[in-house]
Amino acid sequence: MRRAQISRQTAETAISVEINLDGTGVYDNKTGVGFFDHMLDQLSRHSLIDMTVRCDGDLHIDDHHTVEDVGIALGQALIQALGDKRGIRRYGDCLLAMDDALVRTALDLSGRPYLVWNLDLPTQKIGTFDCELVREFFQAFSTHGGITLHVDALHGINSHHIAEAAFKSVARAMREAVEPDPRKSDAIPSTKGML
Ligand SMILES: [Mn+2]
Repeated sequence: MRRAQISRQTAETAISVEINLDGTGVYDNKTGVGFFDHMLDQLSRHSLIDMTVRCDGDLHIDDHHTVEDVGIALGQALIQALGDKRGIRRYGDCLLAMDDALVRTALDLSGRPYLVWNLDLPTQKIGTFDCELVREFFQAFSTHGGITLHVDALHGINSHHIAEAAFKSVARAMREAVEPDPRKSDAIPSTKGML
């Protein structure tokens, strides 16, 4: 089974992450940051990757370490669960609308981390959540997950909608990329022979 379990402990956060790439989008995410939990739930639900996340972070400082370190741990879990990437589709994309927000994602599970991020949130905060942490999460996730990740907001007015559309769009693209390709289930999807 394509599952992984990661435990990660630093002076700033203690994290445990469990994922199942062949899941049905069952989630149980508790990081102490309400809006972030809401986003992680979207990531699971729309990728169909089962996800359990626990984080005990230094929220008395701010939410930064919690959000960034969960991104690191989820990236590490993805790498572990994918193994040698045999039989996957590898690429995924999604153009996702959510009310005023329109977000496009294109990604490649290439093993080569690269984030192209064109997504501006018009406010500094969503509730108590720092908007700049949305990018921080995807920077950490793409770096540690070995993902080439392009995310562009083509339209949007409301920060909550734009951020949520980004998580859903990446989720939907992830669903496609990690899926088994029934036409080539025995091979690693690269002419190099490895990813
Ligand atoms: Mn929402």
